[in-house]
Amino acid sequence: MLSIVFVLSFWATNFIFYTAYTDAKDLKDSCSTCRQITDNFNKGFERTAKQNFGGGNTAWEERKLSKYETSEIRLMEIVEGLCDSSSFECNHMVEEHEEHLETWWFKRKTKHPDLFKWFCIDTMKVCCPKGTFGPDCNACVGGSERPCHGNGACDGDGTRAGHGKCSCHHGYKGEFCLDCIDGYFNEERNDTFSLCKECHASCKTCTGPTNEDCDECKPGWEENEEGACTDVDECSKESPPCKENQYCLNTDGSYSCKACDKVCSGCSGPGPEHCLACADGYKDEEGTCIDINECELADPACPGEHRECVNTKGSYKCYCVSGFEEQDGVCVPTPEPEQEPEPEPEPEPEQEPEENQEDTDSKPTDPPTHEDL
Ligand SMILES: *[C@@H]1O[C@H](CO)[C@@H](O)[C@H](O)[C@H]1NC(C)=O
Ligand SMILES: [Ca+2]
Repeated sequence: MLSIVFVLSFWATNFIFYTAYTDAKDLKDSCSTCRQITDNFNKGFERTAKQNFGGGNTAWEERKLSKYETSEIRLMEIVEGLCDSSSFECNHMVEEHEEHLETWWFKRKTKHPDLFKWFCIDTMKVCCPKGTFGPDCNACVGGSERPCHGNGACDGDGTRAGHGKCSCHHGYKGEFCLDCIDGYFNEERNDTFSLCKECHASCKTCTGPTNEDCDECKPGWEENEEGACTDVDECSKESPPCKENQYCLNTDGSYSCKACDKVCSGCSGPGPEHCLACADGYKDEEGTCIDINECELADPACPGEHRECVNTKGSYKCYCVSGFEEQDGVCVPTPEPEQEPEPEPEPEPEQEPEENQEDTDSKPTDPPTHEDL
């Protein structure tokens, strides 16, 4: 007995909590569920319009068709397609209120042809007419004709929920969405209508579309003698803003620093033609920086016997020729592989032991960088 009381009171508490907590969202959801039902009803009505049309057009079939048009069978066929089987809300609402749909179908359809209005607004009272909101379907801020003066969304619009207040579209602000945000100006404006347009890119605030209409310039722009906002050329300032080995690129309202070509040591622009000086390993030739071939210089870049010089972009490398290896700065003959002690058998002896050996033989020793020489 006690446990039954407990279960009942637990259920009741939860139920009350649940209904209070979900009220506002529930109301909006109920309206969209209802709208979905009536939309699907209208689709089903069209779909079934061509049904039971046997193909012939005998008087008997005509009679049968006109009977079907308003029949309970047709209503049932339409009702079956109102909800996805997965939509709990929808199926629940149809089950609970199917009798209303029947009433409309048999008694109200002619007088109230708009099912959404009759069912969702007037009978179920889960929706409101467009431009109105809340339990009593009051007009939205700005009026139900053009809520928020066409520049925003009215909270709860078309439902029994919400506060009717506006959230303005981008560019607009204020209770009535008639004012423009910073960076926008009123191209047209009266008590009920407002059109906000974006200011020129140079303006923080403005009264018109050009850079002469700025109230205040944006950062990166400055007022000239004519009172227009123009770009600041950061690159021509006395202390240019870029680091070493970068060049400065002025842009409207800003600037950017770009890396110099790697053949340059300092530059005034992109590519090897804009170097101020050439980087190490490069030389100036007809106004551009090209690689120095150290291997062809009169002074040998890789001195010593059995040495081989390989030119690289911006540098070069010294190798010992095949059969020799680097030892204490000189190239000495590589010891014969036969003189090496036999290696212990590896766990995977199939792994090309001969080729590995050969690789080590012909591999050049780590060359000294040219700074070392
Ligand atoms: C406000 O401006 C709009 C658009 O120009 C116009 O249609 C409307 O009649 C005007 N209303 C008033 C009260 O002047
Ligand atoms: Ca600039």
